[in-house]
Amino acid sequence: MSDEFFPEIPKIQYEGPGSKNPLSFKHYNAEEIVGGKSMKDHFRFGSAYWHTMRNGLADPFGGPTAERPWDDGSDSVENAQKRVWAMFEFMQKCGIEYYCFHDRDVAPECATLEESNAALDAVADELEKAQQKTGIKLLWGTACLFAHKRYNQGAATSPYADVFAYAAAQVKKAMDVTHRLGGEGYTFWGGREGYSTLLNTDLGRELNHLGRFLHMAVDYKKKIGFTGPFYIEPKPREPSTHQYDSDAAACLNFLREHGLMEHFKLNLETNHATLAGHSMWHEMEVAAAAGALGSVDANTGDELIGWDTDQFPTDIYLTTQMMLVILKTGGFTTGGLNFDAKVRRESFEPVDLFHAHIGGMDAFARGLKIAHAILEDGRWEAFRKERYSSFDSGIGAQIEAGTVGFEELEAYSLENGQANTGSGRQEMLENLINEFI
Ligand code: XUL
Ligand code: CO
Repeated sequence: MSDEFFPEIPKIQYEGPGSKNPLSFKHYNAEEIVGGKSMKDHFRFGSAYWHTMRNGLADPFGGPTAERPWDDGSDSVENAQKRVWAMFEFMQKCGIEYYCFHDRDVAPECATLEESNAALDAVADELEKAQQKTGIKLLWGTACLFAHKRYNQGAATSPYADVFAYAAAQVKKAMDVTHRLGGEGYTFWGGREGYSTLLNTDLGRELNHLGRFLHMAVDYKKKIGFTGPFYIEPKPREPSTHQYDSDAAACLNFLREHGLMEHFKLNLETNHATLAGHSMWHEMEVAAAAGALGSVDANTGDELIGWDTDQFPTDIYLTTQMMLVILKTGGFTTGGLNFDAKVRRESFEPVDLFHAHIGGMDAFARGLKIAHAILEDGRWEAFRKERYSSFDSGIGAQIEAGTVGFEELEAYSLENGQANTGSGRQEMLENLINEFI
């Protein structure tokens, strides 16, 4: 099965900034070398199965609008297997080399765990064939621990032990399938791991349960020989009022408290950062400072709507900031830029999936080129380095080395007189960045 789902759409080509063809890349040129590495290797773009194939585009006020002619709308395994080929044809035509999935978006949830596992295996057979045929790889897999009614009060943090057990069984299977498909990582997004009200919640006990759950996952990973990283994906709310993995700092603290730091990195999502009241840049710097920047769910929110709108990223300032951090940390290893994004409800035709991914890829291509030029120019980094230079020698170096304490610093200050600063030069730096955009 191939080339029958998007017959009117050719493979998307790089045509350069002058092209007026909406089905072409203006900036993303997969093999073009930027800073010693091809664009495609910088980004490791991925597409999210749950949005690209399974999002009907319903919103809180209306039902699905998406037209997906290949999909018969049923929950059958056959329909799920057919979708695999639509997804892979789509990705091949976009030149996207990775995908991400939840167990329940690739395969149906059936009446029993055994049947659900068998359905997942049957779809995994098809995914394996499609991967072999196209060379497309699995960036990460995950389990949907939030849609089924049993998870209405959480999964690993549910107050019901049977639910904890069921979630463990589901993650075990999702890890098996991810491993079988050569997945490069495995993600935990705490779908409903949080609470609606503290009136009925033992927060300390729930957090300990989550720690136990993740330790069990680490043990199982070792048992099956899965060597890819685990990612935690922070998000502050939606669907819970408060989610335990609320932002990068909260996740890092949780991981340290529970002795899990060496096994986890973070998968950061732009719209989750903004819901947490942070910029994506902030979240990425927090993760990078802890050596835990693993992967990125590339999307964006809408300030005027304020919920998790999961839009495709098109803002060049945003992609520039993100690429600055990615370049400065040496780039992705197992992670990548997964478009955890969906087209608008009004954009219901299959071709809109192409426009959306093309736009995201072009926006990151521009961000990469701009970030690379800023780093090559060197003035920005030089300013930041100079700003901290008083710690490079003298008393500053002693502070960093831990060889002085309050008494020595008091003696130094009595001698030294008033402490002076230089200007932060924010406006100058904003202008400098704009030189490149
Ligand atoms: C939800 C979200 C998830 C995770 C995977 O907001 O981003 O789709 O990426 O469970
Ligand atoms: Co996500």
